[in-house]
Amino acid sequence: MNSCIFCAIASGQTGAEILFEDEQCAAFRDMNPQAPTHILVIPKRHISSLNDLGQAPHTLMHHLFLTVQNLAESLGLSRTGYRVVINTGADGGQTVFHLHLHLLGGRSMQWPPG
Ligand code: DGP
Repeated sequence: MNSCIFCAIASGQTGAEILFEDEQCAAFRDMNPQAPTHILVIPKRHISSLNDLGQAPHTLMHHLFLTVQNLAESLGLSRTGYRVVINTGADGGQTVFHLHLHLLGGRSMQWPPG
């Protein structure tokens, strides 16, 4: 999709601090971090939101969550804990309409979220 900022990051057209990538996904630091560690994991193919997951292969979410878990492990978050968030739609607080998983860690999280 031409105007999608996360497609531009995934294709290398727009810069971001890429921490991991493979043929299916990319992980990079959020430009507006909400925690000491705040990473976004995205599929390289454009999927607008969780609402459109039906268009994706059944293995995609497993791959994205495994990538989050591997990053959490390598960044030293597994022992202390972390949060994974998928904002979906307007009420969910989604601002970029390309599916992404937020990995947040390095501080204690509150519940319920605001
Ligand atoms: P959400 O509100 O769940 O759609 O989260 C979108 C996140 O994406 C938000 O925390 C800010 C981040 N973001 C938006 N544009 C860019 C960008 O160009 N680069 C990076 N690294 N992060 C971005």
